[in-house]
Amino acid sequence: MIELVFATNNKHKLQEIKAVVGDKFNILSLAEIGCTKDIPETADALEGNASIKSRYVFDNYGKNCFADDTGLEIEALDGKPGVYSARYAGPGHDHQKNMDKVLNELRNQNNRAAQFRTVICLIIDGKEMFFDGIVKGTILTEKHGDKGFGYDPIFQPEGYDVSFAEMDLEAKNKISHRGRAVQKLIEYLKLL
Ligand code: ITT
Repeated sequence: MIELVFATNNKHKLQEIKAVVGDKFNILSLAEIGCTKDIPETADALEGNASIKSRYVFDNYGKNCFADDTGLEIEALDGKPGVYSARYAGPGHDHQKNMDKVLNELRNQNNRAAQFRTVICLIIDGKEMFFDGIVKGTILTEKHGDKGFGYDPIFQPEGYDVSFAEMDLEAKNKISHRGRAVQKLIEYLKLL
């Protein structure tokens, strides 16, 4: 079985990815390898931050690993909050405040098109590989649902009439940015 560390402090992401990969891979959390560091995300693009997180684990623990960085890209806001999604309303990583800020900025806006984009950086034996996934949708005018995490209550994926926060984990994973990026990662790992 392939052992991989998933370099994230977000337990929802860990849960989503473990559900997709099933028992084909042994996914270890940062806690399981004894890493308690909140790795600073200082890059100005998703690729850079995904690389920083996975590189930190590989360099300090010598383990094959991957990390994801995700952004919500809103057309009417020129792609914001994008790479700054986690701290859009300030440094506190407060999901409610981040969503309130987006809803407020779009309050008189008819163009509500948006997409989630995930970039995964995989490091195997020191070599980096990138995989991405996108889901298009719209920003709702208010929060709906209490499943998922982050911006899920205000994002409705294209072709659905519910928000991500009203969908079960499995349904979200089938069409989501992260689900799609992970499928590409799995296809690549099968070739090794
Ligand atoms: P790690 O860096 O430890 O992996 P994080 O929560 O900081 O966890 P990101 O930097 O990738 O993760 O996330 C940027 C922001 O986007 C953050 O506010 C997340 O809550 C949000 N986000 C990421 N994936 C999401 C998803 O699938 N649905 C809704 N919001 C999401």
